Formats: sequence, structure tokens, C-alpha cells
Amino acid sequence: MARSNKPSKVETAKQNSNHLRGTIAEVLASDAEKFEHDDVQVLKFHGIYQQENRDLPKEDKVTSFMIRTRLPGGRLTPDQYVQMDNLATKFTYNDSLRVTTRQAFQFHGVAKGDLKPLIAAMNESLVSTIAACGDVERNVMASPAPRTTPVHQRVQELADQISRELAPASGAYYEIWLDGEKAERKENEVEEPFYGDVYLPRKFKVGITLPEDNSIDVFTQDCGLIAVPEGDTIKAVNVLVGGGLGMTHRKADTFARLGSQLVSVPAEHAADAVKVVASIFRDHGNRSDRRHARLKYLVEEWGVEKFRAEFIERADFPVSDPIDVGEMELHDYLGKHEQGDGKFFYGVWIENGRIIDRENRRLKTALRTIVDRLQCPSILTPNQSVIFADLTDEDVTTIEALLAEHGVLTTDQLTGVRRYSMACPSLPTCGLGLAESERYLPDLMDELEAELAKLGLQDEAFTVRMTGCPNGCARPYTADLAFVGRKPGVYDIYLGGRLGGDRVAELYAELVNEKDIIATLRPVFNKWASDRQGDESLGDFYNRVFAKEKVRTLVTGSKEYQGRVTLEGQAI
Ligand code: SRM
Ligand code: SF4
Repeated sequence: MARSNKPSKVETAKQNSNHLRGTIAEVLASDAEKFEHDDVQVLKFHGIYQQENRDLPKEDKVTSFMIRTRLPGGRLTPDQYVQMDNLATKFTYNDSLRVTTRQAFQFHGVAKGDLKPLIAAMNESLVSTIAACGDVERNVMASPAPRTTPVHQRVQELADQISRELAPASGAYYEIWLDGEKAERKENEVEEPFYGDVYLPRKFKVGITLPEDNSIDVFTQDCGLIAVPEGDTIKAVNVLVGGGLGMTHRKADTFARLGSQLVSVPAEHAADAVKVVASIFRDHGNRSDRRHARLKYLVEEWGVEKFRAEFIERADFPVSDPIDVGEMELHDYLGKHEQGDGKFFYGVWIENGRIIDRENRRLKTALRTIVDRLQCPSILTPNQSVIFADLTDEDVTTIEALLAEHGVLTTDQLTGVRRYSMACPSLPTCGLGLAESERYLPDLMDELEAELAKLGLQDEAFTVRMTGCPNGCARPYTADLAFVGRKPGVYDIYLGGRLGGDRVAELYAELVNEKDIIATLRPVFNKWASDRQGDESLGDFYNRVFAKEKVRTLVTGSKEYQGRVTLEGQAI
């Protein structure tokens, strides 16, 4: 890829922002309805997106804002949950909270005048929005299971440490939102010692998990970490680089890519390893073309060997070959599970992450009542659901009764196919959405369930994901079956990923109208029903029988693996 050296407009906005200040404070204090380009870019680093409600006719459109939290591993205390719920009721346009695919909360439709009170109130309960968006290290994902074993606790500690150590150092957030005094700096003291004036070339995503659990889709992270346990300790951490899903329709030089195994490092150096990867990205990533700015393109351009050599050169800690951890699996942790200390945790399914009260299904009230009554901690999962922790048997009975009372579906009422489904928000809030997603998937699921029920396959566990555009926010390209919006009512269909998240799906059908989706999939479903081997999943079956080019499953420990699994079907 030949590179231009001219910095993109976003680079200039960062450079001129005086470490994330821009003119945000001035515009906030003014009557201006919205922020202009440079401030819009800088606001993202504060966890804020400027949006408008796309359902409204042009003449009625008003600017509003989406706010995203930073919650490493999705952990919330009971007080934090209650506060988030209260703030959603007070400040969002539709009284809802949105659980994201990276274990955070989003608040939609917030008025400009409410930004400061909302963010200040969140921070009072120790929930920050700093670096939830922007060209920095984003919310660190972590295996959501609140198990009490030392290795599970350690994984969460590492996620917290990475989040702390890679957060921007600029005082801008505190000055603007929390009325903090501008910190005095000594002569030659640098405000952003790690990120510098222009931060990273693009967003940078990190997730950490154990070999038993790929619910965080570790191969899709810019820097994925697999903590390898030995007894009660973490023996080492495998570092993967260059995962990422965003692409552009019909632009073959943009693609989804699974992370490549790079090295393993001692657990106490996990955060240092992430910093080394981020520093290579900072110094060598593409700063002129944002479409090619993600780390995955640098890894492709250099090749894994060169990247590894650069990593070793920069690391001042021991570096070894990656450790073979075998195949990984997705767990959604729904329903009741033992925690390890005699207590239980309980996962509640949230359709496409939207916590809202509807006529017959009062989910928001149900979840709030559970937390009020049981005072239990909660964990947001990478599959847009919520887990309640530290429960007795009696508490679980209370939860199930409250869910039933409020019309909320429990796991045993879900078909396998609906249980593992996810959709991104898309319309009406997302400015990039080309087709419906969150609002349409439930209807399509009804049709899919009916079709699969005819074949007795409705309770098969496989991932179904939908996004309103090819950016991949609900991680469609690692799913067994995915729908990616092309234009209103029209989707591309992907098949061939799987629950383990270690294989990229391929484009099966292009530009399929909503009304033709089931008919387009019918031949695959029928053949799957008649020709599957054992309990072969949809994605495995598709990959064996239909795939134009067979995509080998990633061998997670292999150092030789070059990560070159793209939507164009290039061989590994
Ligand atoms: Fe995303 C942009 C929503 C996870 C890839 N994403 C957006 C924006 C902010 C639209 C925008 O730029 O104007 C969306 C806000 C819509 C709205 O109204 O809420 C948006 N992304 C989401 C969330 C809320 C989807 C969800 O269903 O939960 C997820 C928030 C996660 C979080 O808490 O931080 C979300 N986005 C993802 C993921 C999945 C992941 O990270 O695990 C991906 C694919 C993985 C990856 O990054 O490669 C993803 N989002 C993108 C991209 C494509 C980036 C690229 O490399 O090309 C964009 C567009 C961009 O950055 O220019 C994007
Ligand atoms: Fe918006 Fe596209 Fe992300 Fe969906 S996938 S939230 S439509 S950017």
C-alpha cells in the first residue's frame, strides 16, 4: 500500500487540540447548538459522539449526543448500576441504557446542555467516560464470568491495570467536565508522556481472557491477550496483534482480520506488552488515510516476523514464544452458575443490549428492581447481556420471579439461535448506518426461528449477528451467520464463522432484500439438516460443504500462524 504523508484532518484536529481541550469548554458555555469538526473529533476522546435522530425529518432534526462509559471488564457495583439507571431515565431520549459489545453502557439522545451534569454525575459514582472513544486504547474487555478463583480475579486485575496505564494523562477531562483546576506543570514536564500530541493513529482495542473463554472475541482485538493459567497463577500471557473487523463495502483493500499470535510474556508484564504494541502503532501506523490506519494494516504491511522483531527490540522484559492453548469457545454465561465460593452468578439475556421498558416486557424496571432488592454487583458481557453476582440460592429464585413478573425472557424460554444473536444500534442514532439493525433483527429472528423449527434446528447454538453497515460493531465477521447492511432493507449475508470466534465468515450472498433473506438461506439450512456430520455447527458445516475457499481454523498457539484470514478468503 503506497502511503501519502499528508496527515488526515483528524490528525490536525488532535494536534491543535492542546491535549484534548479544543474549544469544548467555550462551546459548552455558549448558545451554539453543536460543535464544529475539530471539537467533534476531540469530544470522542471524552466518550462523546455528536449525533442526530435520523428518524426525524430534516427540518426537525436537532443535535444530540451519545455518551459511552469506560468500564474495564464491564464491572459495576450496585450503586453504580442504580446511578446509571437513574441517569438514563433522566437524560436519554428514550429512557434506555444500551449495553455495548465491549461491555460498556451507552446513553443516547442526550441534549448538549445535559452533557456536563450527566458526566459529572457519572463520575460521582466513579464511572468515567474518558477514552471510551477516540484514537486511544479503548474500554478493555475481560472474561465476564465473576468466578472467584485466583486466575479469574487476576484477569480482571490485569484488565484494570491496562485500562489505568493506557488512559490519557491530559487533565482536559477534569477541567472540562469536573471543573478541575488546570494542573501546574514543572518546566519540561510533558502532559502526555506516552501518547504525545497526536495520540494514536486510530482506535486501539484490547481484551484479555482465559483459554476456556472466547466470549470477548479475542482474535478481533487490536491487541488480544490470553492468560495461560498454571494452578492458581497465570503462568504467562499470550499476546496477539492485528485483529480488527471494520471494512468498507466493495473496497478489497479493507478487510476483517484475525489477530496473529506474537509472543508470550510474564503476567506481570501484560500491561507493558500492550504498551509496547501501542507504541509501535503510535510510531508507525498510517496517519494520512483513516481507512487504513488500524493496527491490522500495519501488521499486514510489515508481516508478523517484522512486527515481532520490533516488539522484542522495544521490550525490556522477558519475551517467549506463544503457548499453545488449544481451541477456544464462546460462553454467554446466561442463567445460574456456581461462582466458586459457594455463591452463584446469574446471566440475564438482553435483546441486542437495549435495556428498556416495553409494554409487555419491562426489562429496565426488572433489572433495576433486582439490583435494588439484592444489592448485587453486575457485569456487562461482550454479548450485550448482564450478569448478577454474589447470589444465594434464594437470590436466584428472587431474580427468576422478578423476571417472570416483568415479562422478561429467561434462558429456558430462548431458542438456541436467538440466544446467541446480537445487533448493533444503527438507525436512528448511528450516523453511519445504511440499514436497520437493532430494530429489525428481532423480526428476522422470528422468521429464522420458524424456518429452523421446520427442520428441528431452532435450538442449535450458533451465532447470528447483524450490523447496519460494514464497520462490524456487533462483530459479524466471526459469526456463523451474519447480516451486514448495504442500503435500507438490503443486506449482505455472511456464513462460516463459528462460536469459537476463530474463523472469519465469507460473503455468501450480496444485496439481499429483507423479504428474500429466508429463501436465500433455505438451501444451506436444508442441506445442513440432511448432511451435517454429528453435531456440526452451521458455520462448520458451511465451511466444509459450501465455502468457496476453505478457511482453516486458527490454531491458537501456533507461532507460524500469520493471521492472514481475510474476507477475500486468502489462505492462512
Ligand atoms: Fe463501533 C463506529 C457503535 C463496537 C467497529 N461504532 C461506531 C459509531 C461510534 C458510529 C460513528 O462513528 O459515528 C457507533 C455508534 C452508534 C450508536 O448510535 O450508538 C458504534 N461500536 C458501537 C457499539 C455501541 C455497537 C454495539 O452494538 O454495542 C459498540 C461499542 C463498543 C464500546 O463499548 O466501546 C461498538 N465497533 C465495535 C466493534 C466490536 C468490538 O470492538 O468488539 C467493532 C469491530 C471491531 C473493530 O474495531 O475492528 C467496531 N465502530 C467500528 C468502526 C470500524 C472501524 C474500522 O476499523 O474501520 C466504526 C467506524 C469508525 O471508526 O470510523 C465504528
Ligand atoms: Fe453504526 Fe455501522 Fe457500527 Fe452499526 S456497524 S453501529 S451501523 S457504525
